[in-house]
Amino acid sequence: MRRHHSTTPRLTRVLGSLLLVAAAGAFSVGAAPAPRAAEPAPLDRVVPAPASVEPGGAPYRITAATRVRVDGAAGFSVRRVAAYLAGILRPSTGYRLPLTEQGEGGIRLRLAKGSFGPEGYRLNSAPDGVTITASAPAGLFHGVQTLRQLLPAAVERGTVQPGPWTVAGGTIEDHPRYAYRGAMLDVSRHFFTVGQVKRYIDQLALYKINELHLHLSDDQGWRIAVDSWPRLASYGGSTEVGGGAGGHYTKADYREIVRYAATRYVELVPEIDMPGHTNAALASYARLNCDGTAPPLYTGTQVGFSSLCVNKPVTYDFVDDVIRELAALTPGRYLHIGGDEAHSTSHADYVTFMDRVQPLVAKYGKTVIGWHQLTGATPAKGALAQYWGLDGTGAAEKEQVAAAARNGTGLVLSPADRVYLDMKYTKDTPLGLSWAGLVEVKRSYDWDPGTYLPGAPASAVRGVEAPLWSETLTRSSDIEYMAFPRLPGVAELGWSPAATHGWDAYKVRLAAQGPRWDALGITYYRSPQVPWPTG
Ligand code: NGO
Repeated sequence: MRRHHSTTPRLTRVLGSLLLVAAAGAFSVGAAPAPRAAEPAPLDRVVPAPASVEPGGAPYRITAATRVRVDGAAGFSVRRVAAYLAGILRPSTGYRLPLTEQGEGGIRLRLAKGSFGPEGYRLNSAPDGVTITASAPAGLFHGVQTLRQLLPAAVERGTVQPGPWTVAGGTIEDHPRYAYRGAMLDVSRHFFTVGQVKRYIDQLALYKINELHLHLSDDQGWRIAVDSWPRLASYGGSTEVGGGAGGHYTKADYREIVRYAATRYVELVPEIDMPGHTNAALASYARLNCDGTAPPLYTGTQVGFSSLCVNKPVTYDFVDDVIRELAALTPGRYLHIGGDEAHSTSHADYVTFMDRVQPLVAKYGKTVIGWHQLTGATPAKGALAQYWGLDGTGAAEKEQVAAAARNGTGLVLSPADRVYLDMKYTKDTPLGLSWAGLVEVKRSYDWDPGTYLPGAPASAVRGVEAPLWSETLTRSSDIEYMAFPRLPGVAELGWSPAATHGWDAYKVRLAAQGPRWDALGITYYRSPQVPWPTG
């Protein structure tokens, strides 16, 4: 890769930026903070690493005259991405950045036929403009995320900053390695509001994550309104770990999360965990219990003690109703049925249950995802299994999953001692758990999804997902502290070609994200493994 160094005299740049600051009207020249270094960020300082980077030519500079251009024929989605980009740039640059169909140059977003795939894009930067080209709006959106990272970190601030707003010259061609690049949020152990979920979605979008798996039910709380079984949410959702008030999403709330996620090109994957992890449901309806007696609500953190009653017909009426209502709220392709840690269900009952429940998911037009224990039953055709074992998980269990993969079951990889974001970084991490081990930043990044599971064909791997379980988490800053800086590494494993992989280069790109998180108000763990910029 060639690297371009600008020849623009530094003095001209500095004077220029002062003039721009004055033009923006927010600072008097004397009081303006020192302009940032005039050298733009190198074109390859992006997370996840783009598929190909060809630096070259002079940089582009956003000025008070810059416009955001779309083609006259551009549809609603392209205009929405353009408006989203302008909405990011306006507060910090102080420029108007009008959307226009006219003229030349500026920042142009265009759809074109090409071999970009559904999510890929090309970003070209030269003195007369930056053009992002894709064959679908999702690609433009991902290109916009790349453009953000090529601008100074201060672009992410909510108030006018001095700039200059320079983008290195050259061309990036980019598309994802895997179609499934997920994050999971456990809203059951502690409930998180619609606003908190949206905030996380915005953070996922920064790193081109395109699936948000919401763990909507567990022993401690049922978090989604089901009209045909209203006590699930009203009673089963009324508490959480530690005995707090809990909460649930109304259907309108949930639709709002789905709608918002779609504007960030994130697909929602709702999970109802069954047949274990069901105490909240069993507490809400006595008739779901084999002995007809409802247990009390549960606010501890044990697992494996609850089970739906596999041999009662009402169980399948219940599951049918829940899946029907949830599928109706879900434009996405997948419905996650859990299936982990069914320690209170016999193996025979587990198989019976999964044989009856998977067809219900298909009946309502969705594809099954289950935790990898599903491979101990018979995964439905087209189902995905989510592997959450450890490097040290026994060969027999790994082989069960690999055999299913050879037989057509797709895999989403979430090895717990790599990408469980709720694992502590070190023994001193104030939040999180450590049952799978301590997971520092390098460990979470340094593995290859393509070869991770012995005996599983690489073609079975659909992608990766970083789960965040919330036994110890109550606030957005808690979510962020555990997710950052590990989440971007998982995103890179999902997006970037294996050939770009390497900790030594990655840690430098990751370090450059720190000032962005500062600018965005994202809390993060300042891992000593990462060479954060000082000052
Ligand atoms: C396990 C368990 C969850 C816990 C989590 C904590 C899976 C799939 N089941 O992961 O109930 O919350 O660990 O790390």
